[in-house]
Amino acid sequence: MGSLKDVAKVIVENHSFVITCHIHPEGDGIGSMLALMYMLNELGKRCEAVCSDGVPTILRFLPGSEHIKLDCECECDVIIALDVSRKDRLAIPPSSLERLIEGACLTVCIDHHIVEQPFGDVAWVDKSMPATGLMIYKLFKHMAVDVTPQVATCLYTAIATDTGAFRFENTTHECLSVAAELVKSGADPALIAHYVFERRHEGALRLWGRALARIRLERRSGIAWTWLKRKDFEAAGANDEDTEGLDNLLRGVEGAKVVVLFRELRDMSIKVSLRSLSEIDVAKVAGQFGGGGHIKSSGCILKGVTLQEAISLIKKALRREMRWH
Ligand SMILES: [Mn+2]
Repeated sequence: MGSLKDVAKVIVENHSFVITCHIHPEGDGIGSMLALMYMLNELGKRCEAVCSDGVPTILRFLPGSEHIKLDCECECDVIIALDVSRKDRLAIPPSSLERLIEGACLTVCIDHHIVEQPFGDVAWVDKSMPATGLMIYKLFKHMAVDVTPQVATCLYTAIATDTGAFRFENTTHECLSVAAELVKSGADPALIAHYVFERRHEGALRLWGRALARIRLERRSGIAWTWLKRKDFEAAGANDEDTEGLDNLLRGVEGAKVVVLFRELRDMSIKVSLRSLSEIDVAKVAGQFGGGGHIKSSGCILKGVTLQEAISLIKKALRREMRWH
């Protein structure tokens, strides 16, 4: 394990860095990564930012996002993984990751997800943190690096993303006061909210419409769910990344204790996104299927089952979990 100070020490003592986040990245992963990239450059370090899935369209307004590469070419002293602490979720192509690790490079992770065995020689993992972006802000303060308007924009986006625009239970006093500081440093809340939470291309909104139109609520258990098949993506003219934000919208179903979005991926495995509006720990449920996340927000991927089978498996697991409460 490790702490903020351990991470700071690694940064001071080394010269070249590869930084990355998790696969299927969102605002916290990308925003944290870009802010750290600015910090490392400011400190005169060499830094390559890598995300094998690329930058989602809605986050391309973030300053510096054009520097993120799909793979890394150089050797480095240290890999820093952000918003992830599971090796199998790192957004570095596996062959590059192995090459870097074999080159005896040090591994660090900075994360706030629930994990039993975090990856990395130094793992600063704090599940009480609402966003990795908030941890990176603390690192800026500790290292006494200036928070520029660009950094403020990236970190505000990170924190806003993981708190659902400051609506979820993880919206603490600390995260609001850091957000206020970031606005003082140049982050524009209205612009960021528009790009991250509102602006979508028509196909994405048509896709959301399909999911919303078929929403189901089992009143007795409080499980609400909906689904998207491959043909929905085709008919709407939408991509996989266009579901970003839909799972949070589903939280609005009156009477729901847990909401679940099921969607077919390109390889026909089933991606399950779980959101809890009650005491139900959805990280535990996702964990039963090899996934994970946070108590109130988690996900997993089911392979070798149909959409219908996935729905019934997850509903059964949720009902079992509910019986304990
Ligand atoms: Mn996060």
